[in-house]
Amino acid sequence: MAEEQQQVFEPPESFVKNAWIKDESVYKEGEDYRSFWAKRAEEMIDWYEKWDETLVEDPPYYKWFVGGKLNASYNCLDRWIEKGKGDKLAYIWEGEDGQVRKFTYKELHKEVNKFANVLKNLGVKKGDVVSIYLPMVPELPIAMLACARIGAPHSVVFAGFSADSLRDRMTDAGAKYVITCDGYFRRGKLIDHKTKTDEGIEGMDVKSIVVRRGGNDVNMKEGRDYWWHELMEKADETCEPEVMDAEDLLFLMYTSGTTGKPKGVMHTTGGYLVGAATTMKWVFDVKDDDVYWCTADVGWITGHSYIVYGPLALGVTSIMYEGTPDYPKPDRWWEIIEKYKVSILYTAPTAIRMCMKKGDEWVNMHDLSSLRLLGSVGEPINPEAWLWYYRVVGKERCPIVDTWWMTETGMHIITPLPGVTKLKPGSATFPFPGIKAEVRDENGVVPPGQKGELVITTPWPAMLRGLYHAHDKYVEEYWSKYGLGKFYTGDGAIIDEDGYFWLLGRVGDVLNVAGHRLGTAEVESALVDHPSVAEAAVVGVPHEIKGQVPFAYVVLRQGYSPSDELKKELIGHVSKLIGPTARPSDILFVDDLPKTRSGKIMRRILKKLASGEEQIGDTTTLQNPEIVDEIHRELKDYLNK
Ligand code: 7RM
Repeated sequence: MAEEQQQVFEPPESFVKNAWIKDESVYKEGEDYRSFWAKRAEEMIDWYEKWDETLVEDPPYYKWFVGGKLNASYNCLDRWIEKGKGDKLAYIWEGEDGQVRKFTYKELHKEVNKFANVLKNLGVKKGDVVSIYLPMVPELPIAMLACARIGAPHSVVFAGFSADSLRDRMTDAGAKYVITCDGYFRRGKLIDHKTKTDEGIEGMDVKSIVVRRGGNDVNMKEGRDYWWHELMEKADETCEPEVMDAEDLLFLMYTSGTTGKPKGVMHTTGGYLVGAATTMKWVFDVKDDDVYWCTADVGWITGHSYIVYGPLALGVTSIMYEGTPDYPKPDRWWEIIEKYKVSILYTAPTAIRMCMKKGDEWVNMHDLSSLRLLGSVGEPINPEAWLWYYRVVGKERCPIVDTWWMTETGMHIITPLPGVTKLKPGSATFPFPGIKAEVRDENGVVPPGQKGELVITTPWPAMLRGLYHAHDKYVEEYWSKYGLGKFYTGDGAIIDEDGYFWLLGRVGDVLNVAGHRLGTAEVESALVDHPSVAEAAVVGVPHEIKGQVPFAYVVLRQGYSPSDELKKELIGHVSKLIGPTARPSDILFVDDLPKTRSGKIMRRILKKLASGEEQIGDTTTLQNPEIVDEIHRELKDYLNK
């Protein structure tokens, strides 16, 4: 690693002065996790009735705040109005076409109450699962909160997913209602969403509510499809929040597991809200006057916890943006930050690398002096991208919180506290107070500096409570490999001599090259360290002697073109930074990498391609399925040369 990448970054004094958490005493307090979380539950959330027991531990079953009564939508809306913050903005929504819609807490409350009544009038009852298949429009959080208000668990299906994905998830969840829209905008193109929804629910006994966003012509089926705006016109403006049990299901979130069939991760009301609110406050250090922007889609867990429940449970003002970062031009994000004086930005490494590739000038065109904190989530962030984010976006003033967590954890697990933690670029640093984690292998806890698998050894309030209708899978997937009480994350990790956690990606992405364990992320990081490389994906391909060798796909930055010399140089660079075992056996220069809708590189597909397999599998859930054929062609040409 280059020297600057080994630098340690202290929190700026000015930041520490005003931070909620200024010293390490919270870690000490977290050692008794029951009392720690009980305290947070009292501070962060308003309860109708206090819980009898903070935690009932019966591994692999955990119940938090047992007997406690609350309502999530009350905590996100009503209480802010009661506290005199009703006129504060909850959301500033910007459409890709430049349209702006603003909602104060009062206005959001009104919409949520009305829609809660719409649902009730259509026959939705407490306990019924409601599917929501909406893009990034304000009706998405409104629908979620309306469900929470009446005690109907929601199951949001990312709008980019296919008709089949919607059908599978609705069938698994037993959902009888879906909230969808006519169409929406993506890179200036109108996307017909209603036709896709119709395909998904064809032949099912369900009702749909259709938001008008695209304005495109749609086919409304009598007795099945209803316009959102028509139902809202007639709806009453008050709907009393349902008194929910802390352990009542708040939502399901489907996520792909090892088998490929998506699993319905269950999150309950009390613990989830306590976890989301606490991390929102401590990790993002939000204050009353912050303008916070999380660029994720609400259809992912990141959007659930850190666009909807976390920010609203703290009465924060958030930006919600409909479109892509580079539309109409590569400075769209920076323009939004300048326009709304965003102070906290939370995004993903893949987006950071893309912005880096477009060039600093797009960032430098704008006044970003409102920013005071930056966040990262979704993948390991390579030190190169970290430093770019720190320097070019944050102008060396803003701490970066690299937050490691999963759909299953519901909240940040390994993360800096920005007023306390000394940062090392590329490390998610330490477990959040109240949480303990280890790095293990078959022989037990591994010594510092050695690779193993990340395991969480204490329960935390926002942890999943199970997989919907898949109990055995729940036990097998999370509590079998290292036993009950040790939550198996499936991520590779190293703890260094100073106790810092370095996440290495999913364990499936760990190679074994001639007996050396090597994270694909490590090789990728070394490649991206080279000035010519914008993004890299590394996969293991079979090798007669070494078992596996790394094969690299590389996207070059603007101004560089592929050549054999450059290839040699890159291979040499990896060898220099990590060692000869990490040398890629070959490098293919490509225009883009196949990615999931949430921006995670699909190494599974790249691996099959590089290994010459013909059966690539399902690519419909990708953001850019066309790139797969392109790479396939390029590889064939390349091998024939
Ligand atoms: C929040 C989210 C979970 C997987 C997880 C990791 C990877 C997420 C980081 C990270 C390194 C990070 N939920 N991951 N955050 N890896 N550093 N800060 O992404 O369920 O969609 O994905 O994402 O591999 O297991 S998720």
